[in-house]
Amino acid sequence: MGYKVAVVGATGNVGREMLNILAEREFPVDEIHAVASRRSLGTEVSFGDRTVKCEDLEQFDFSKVDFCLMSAGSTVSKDWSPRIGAKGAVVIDNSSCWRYDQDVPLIVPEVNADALEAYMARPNRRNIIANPNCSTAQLVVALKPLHEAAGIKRVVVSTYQSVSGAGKEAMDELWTQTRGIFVTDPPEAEKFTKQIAFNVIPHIDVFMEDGDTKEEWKMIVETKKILDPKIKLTATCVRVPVFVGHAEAVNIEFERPLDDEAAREILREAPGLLVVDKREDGGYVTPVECVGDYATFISRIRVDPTIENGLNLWCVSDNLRKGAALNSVQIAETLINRGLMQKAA
Ligand code: 11C
Repeated sequence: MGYKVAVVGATGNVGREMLNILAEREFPVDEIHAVASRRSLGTEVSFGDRTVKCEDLEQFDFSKVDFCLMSAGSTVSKDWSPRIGAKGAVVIDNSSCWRYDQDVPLIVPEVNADALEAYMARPNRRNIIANPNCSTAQLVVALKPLHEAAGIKRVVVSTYQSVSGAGKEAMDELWTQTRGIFVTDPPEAEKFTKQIAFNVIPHIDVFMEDGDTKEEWKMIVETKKILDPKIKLTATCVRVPVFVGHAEAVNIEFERPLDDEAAREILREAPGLLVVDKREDGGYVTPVECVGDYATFISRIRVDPTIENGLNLWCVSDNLRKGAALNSVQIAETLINRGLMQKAA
């Protein structure tokens, strides 16, 4: 006997990956439902070697599912997640809507799966579990084992984020601009604020009062919530003309000494990570190589001699997978494996 699962936002970049990953990992599915807004009613999406027709969010009976994997954006989630949770389904939400709510756990299973146990034991829970921002998810998987080993004081991170993080239209804009520059006139920037083809843009999400962008703010606040509120973090988030895969250059200052050799061994043993760090031409991972993979890849591990107990590394992952769909499925798997799920009637 398996579980009844609904994927809401099933036609989006992340929704489609959720369906792919549920099938790939042979998640114990008894029933799968692809749910989307009315305009996608009847649209077919893939689930393994089957196709599934989208059902209308407004008409769907969520009392018949155990899990609802949500990737429909904050506005939809704000309205629907509490209603779905109240019907007994566990909602795993990929939007930023609930992440900062102190009554909602924000989970990366390799880092803070134990928070699920406490949450699921609460009688008055809303049945909503939040999935972090993609740039935070891969970062905290890398930081966690290093924090355990030497205590992280401060992190300085610069991101190189692919356009798929901004949705399908953003991917189309990179494609049409790139082609347009060579073949016809380049089209105007629409989804992005400046030309993204052959360019980089130091701006993701809206500006905050202090000059950080919301993407940068999310990395700070989410790292504290998932890993340790004492960690100081500063970020510069940059959009680059890559379709899928976020990369991050990470500088870490530790409480205690940790050299590059020790860090490399710790990272090799840690869950969710793959170290590729050969210190030779091509001996590191780039975004195009991580597409479709589950791992967060770590390369370029080296001591930063300009500060006491400093380390640099390069971290790359598929933002639609570990940064979104895979992490959501892993949360569902963790709930099952720890015996925390009750099945719908
Ligand atoms: C991007 N990180 O690359 C964003 C996408 O809060 O879930 C995910 C936004 C979020 O544009």
